[in-house]
Amino acid sequence: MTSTESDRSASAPGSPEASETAVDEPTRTDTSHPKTYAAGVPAVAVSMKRGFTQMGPVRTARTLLELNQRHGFDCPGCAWPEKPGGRKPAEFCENGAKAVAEEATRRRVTPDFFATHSVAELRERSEYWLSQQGRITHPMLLRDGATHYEPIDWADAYRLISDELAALDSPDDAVFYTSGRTSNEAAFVYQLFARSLGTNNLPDCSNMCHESSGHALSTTIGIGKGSVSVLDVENADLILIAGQNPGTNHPRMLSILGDAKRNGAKIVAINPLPEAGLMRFRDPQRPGDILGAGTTLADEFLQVRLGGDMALFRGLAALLLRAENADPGTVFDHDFLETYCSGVEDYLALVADTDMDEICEATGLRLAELETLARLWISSDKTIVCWAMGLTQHKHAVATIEEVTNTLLLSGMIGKPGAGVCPVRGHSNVQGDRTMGIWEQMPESFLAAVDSEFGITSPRRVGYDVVDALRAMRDGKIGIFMSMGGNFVSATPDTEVTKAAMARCRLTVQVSTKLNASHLATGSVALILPTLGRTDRDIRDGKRQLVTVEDSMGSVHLSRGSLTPSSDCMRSEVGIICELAETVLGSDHAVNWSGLASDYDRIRDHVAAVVPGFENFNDRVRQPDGFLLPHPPRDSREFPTESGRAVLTVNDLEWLPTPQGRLILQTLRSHDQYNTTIYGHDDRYRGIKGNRRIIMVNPDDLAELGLVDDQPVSIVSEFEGADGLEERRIDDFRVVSYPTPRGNAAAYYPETNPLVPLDHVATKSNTPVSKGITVRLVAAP
Ligand SMILES: Nc1nc2c(c(=O)[nH]1)N[C@H]1C(S)=C(S)[C@@H](COP(=O)(O)OP(=O)(O)OC[C@H]3O[C@@H](n4cnc5c(=O)[nH]c(N)nc54)[C@H](O)[C@@H]3O)O[C@H]1N2
Ligand SMILES: Nc1nc2c(c(=O)[nH]1)N[C@H]1C(S)=C(S)[C@@H](COP(=O)(O)OP(=O)(O)OC[C@H]3O[C@@H](n4cnc5c(=O)[nH]c(N)nc54)[C@H](O)[C@@H]3O)O[C@H]1N2
Ligand SMILES: [Mo]
Repeated sequence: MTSTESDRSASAPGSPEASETAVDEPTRTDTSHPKTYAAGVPAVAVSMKRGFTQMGPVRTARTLLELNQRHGFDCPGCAWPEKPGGRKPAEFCENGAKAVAEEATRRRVTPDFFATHSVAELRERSEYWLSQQGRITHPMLLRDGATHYEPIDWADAYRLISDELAALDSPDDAVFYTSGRTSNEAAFVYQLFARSLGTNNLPDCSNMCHESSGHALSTTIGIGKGSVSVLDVENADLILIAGQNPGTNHPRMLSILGDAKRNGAKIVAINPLPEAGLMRFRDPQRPGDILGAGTTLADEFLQVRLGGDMALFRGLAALLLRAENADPGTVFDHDFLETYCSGVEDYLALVADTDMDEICEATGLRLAELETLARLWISSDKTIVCWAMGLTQHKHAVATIEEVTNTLLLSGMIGKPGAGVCPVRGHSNVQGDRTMGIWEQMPESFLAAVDSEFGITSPRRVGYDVVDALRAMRDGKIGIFMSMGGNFVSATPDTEVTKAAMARCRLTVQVSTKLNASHLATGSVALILPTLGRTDRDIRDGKRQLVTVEDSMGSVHLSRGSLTPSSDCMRSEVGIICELAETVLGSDHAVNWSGLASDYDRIRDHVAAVVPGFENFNDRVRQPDGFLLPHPPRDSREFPTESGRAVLTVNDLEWLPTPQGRLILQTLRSHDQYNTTIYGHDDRYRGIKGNRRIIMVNPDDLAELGLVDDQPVSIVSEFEGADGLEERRIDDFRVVSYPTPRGNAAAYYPETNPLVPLDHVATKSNTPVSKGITVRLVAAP
């Protein structure tokens, strides 16, 4: 028996015979002290254990050996890049291994499962329980008024969608959402399908994620992507990590930070929480490290208040200006500013007005701490700022990221080795999906190129992003909602509003690997279309198909799955989209859909003709490390803004004071989840176990609010909407005393999404404000 056969043979809970996987739902909170180090032996042990439980030993060995290898598949865990040339065997991290185990699981959700459990019954189950049931094996239909999903043929499913699309008044009454695991090839044909129908309604998870980064960077440097490579990070003098928890969400980044440290870099963590991964790191790739104390990563920890980062960077700029005035020519890069930038004088005039007392109040930091940062900044020739959701999910997120860029520009830190901006993306191909045209407002140059390549006429009306799509759905304007992966209902804000919005659709369609809440909050009619994931072998027309992805630093490479799919009934994302498109648009449509589905090289040839930077795509992506997309500021200090110069921007200072008797809440990830997919109930590095319905509060705030550790509470959010004060409430939470700044609290996403108002969005980027929610705690009776 070959290993591919044997991995199917074991009978386990959740195997085809079983119609449910037994799952423990712990509820007792157990808190110990937050850990001060990340990774090391426990991390390796946890990955192996998860692998065995979900996949069995053979699949575990197979998948972990092929993870992120040149001949293997791209890790579905995160978008952090591989180091070019030097992939070590078994270069994976605990959470990447968990993401793989969850996808490659032998557990199955079969038609039997759906016959046993009604939709009403499944709605009562937690996201954790749903996640743990396994891979969906068959296309399923929920008829209007039915209590259970039933199996449906692929051809019938496509005809049903086609009939519903034909019944719409306008193609703009349909919405096509994308989550960031979708391959470049699937993303490209998906947007082509939507645009062939006549709509730009292409919201994606990026709208809730790095949209603010894309917006700010496009304005300031002319391209919405990061400007550094892994080698730059390794060779930097100073690395600031703001609003990011890499120990949990990008663990492979820690190895590179460890290398940078050994090369002499200083690392500054800017975070309200003392995250373990930023404090100390034991590298599982270095045997000595695992057993020893590991590397202390952060030289400085700036415990900033939530939403205080704009003030922090403004304060830093003010201290830099002071130092420059005291000793002209020693701090700012005048040549760079004169040659490449605009807006310098206006920005410096604003900075000169900075009130350092306000900066200290806004950040919660002492002046001495900011002065230390300024000293490190001045003595560094190569500075990188990394950031993630702690910066992007605030009302003033775009202004904050513009402020970060301003500070880097003052010192000429863009477009030279070892320096630059580094927004660290989330989903493994979220950046590639955008490059492929998944955006409600792709520029004219892209639309015109699509039109001339295929002979179609793409619509020019700007489509809906996530929040606008939800508003349109809520208002009954949308007939069909289709989702390419993801879990729209749990990931979006205002859960109750979202569920009601879904219910107003005539048809909801989910192309999914695993069961989630979006399969249970449906339109009148609903379809689940089961798809292959990264780890699965994808064979079409007898040919093994490859897909490609783009990492967080603009490098494009191949991914090829090798596992036997969980059922013969699953289809690839590309296959599903092309078969659906041919049913809807006909076999005489301008796009040869069946041709694209039978050979993904043909899709790549079209991409090469449409998207700049993808010339000779098929050849170049087959080189060992793939290829790097052009980035004019990084490559040649060319700034493709309107003026051709990098722009220093002027924004009024914004920060988040805590109102009397209230707390500012951030919603974040535990160590044991992938977004809305919950792996378990332990947040190991934060020392919180057995319960996710908790809220972390500073002990002094607890005392002031008259609460004690572990007390049951309800959380009520307050938001000044157009019609006055709005409140939202969630119950059955417990307080956990935790070292977060005074006035700031933290709790897990997605349990807290019902608290985030749909209209509470970031200025300009329309991203839901998931890290700055005003709440009050109500003691449970
Ligand atoms: N294992 C695992 N990996 C993942 C994911 C996952 O769920 N699990 N999700 C993926 C996705 S889609 C994404 S976008 C990324 C997310 O990666 P992160 O952005 O690291 O995710 P969050 O858990 O939201 O963590 C936000 C961090 O910012 C800090 N923070 C919050 N507010 C502020 C603030 O106002 N200022 C500052 N300076 N810091 C703040 C929080 O304390 C926390 O450390 O990870 C990706 N990788
Ligand atoms: N309150 C709050 N809300 C947030 C955030 C927050 O920090 N706080 N973070 C936001 C962010 S950064 C993001 S990116 C979004 C995430 O939003 P989404 O991307 O929509 O959510 P996920 O939980 O990643 O989606 C998980 C589902 O994707 C499906 N899936 C997994 N792999 C594949 C695949 O290969 N193909 C297909 N077709 N389906 C697959 C599975 O069925 C699984 O149930 O959530 C956002 N929401
Ligand atoms: Mo994300």
